[in-house]
Amino acid sequence: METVTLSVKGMSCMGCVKSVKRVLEPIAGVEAVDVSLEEARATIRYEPGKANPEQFKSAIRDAGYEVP
Ligand SMILES: [Cu+2]
Repeated sequence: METVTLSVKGMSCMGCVKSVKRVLEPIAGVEAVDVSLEEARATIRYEPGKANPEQFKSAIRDAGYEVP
C-alpha cells in the first residue's frame, strides 16, 4: 500500500471536501481517502498497480478543483 498527498485548490466548504472524497473513493485500488479543507490537501492510500496518482489528479480536476 502506498500513500500520496496532493494539494487541492478551490475547496471552500465541507461540501467541497465531500465532493473530492466522492470522486476518489470509487476508484479501484483506493483504500482510504482523507481530505482536509484547512490544509487544502487530499491524502489517498492506494494499491500501486491498481491505481496511480495521475488518476487521482484527473478525478479531482474533473470535479472542478485544481491540483497544482
Ligand atoms: Cu464547497
